[in-house]
Amino acid sequence: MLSKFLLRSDLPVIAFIAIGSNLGDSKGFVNKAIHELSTANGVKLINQSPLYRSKPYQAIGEDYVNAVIKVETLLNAEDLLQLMLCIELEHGRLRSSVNAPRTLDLDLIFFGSSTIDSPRLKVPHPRWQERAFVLLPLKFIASELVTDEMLEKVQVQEINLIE
Ligand code: PH2
Ligand code: MG
Ligand code: MG
Repeated sequence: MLSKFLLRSDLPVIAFIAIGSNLGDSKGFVNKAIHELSTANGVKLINQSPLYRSKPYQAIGEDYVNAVIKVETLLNAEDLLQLMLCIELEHGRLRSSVNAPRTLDLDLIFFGSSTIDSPRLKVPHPRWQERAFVLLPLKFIASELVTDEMLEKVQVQEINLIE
């Protein structure tokens, strides 16, 4: 399945991917997604945050399990997105309505220093700074990207380390 993704010929790019699940075996889905992304052709795992449990933010359902990973990739942003969507589907992701509970959600937060604004993909993720479930795990693996002011703004959102 993963072999169909094309490799770019130029330099690898550092990307950050936020992972979330609040349906079914959320911890298992998040760990499996990290494994699948890190073993995909053209993707190398550089670092991963611990898992966090958080209350659904502007959403409904069970508590979420969230994490953020840092990868180095030879895929272009479109192909990385396609890979992420394939992995979501493999984990039984359905898109019934916006922010409905989901087995797996993979969101591209940063793709190198690229700004992308296409109908399918917006990078940096337009809402990354509003979300404690992105900022806290991201701070763990890339503290230079997350300021104290950002964290202060999301203080009211309930989120805890798992384990
Ligand atoms: N994802 C959403 C909406 N709300 N809340 C938490 N805690 N974690 C998420 O991953 C999440 C959310 C939309 O993708
Ligand atoms: Mg999302
Ligand atoms: Mg998504």
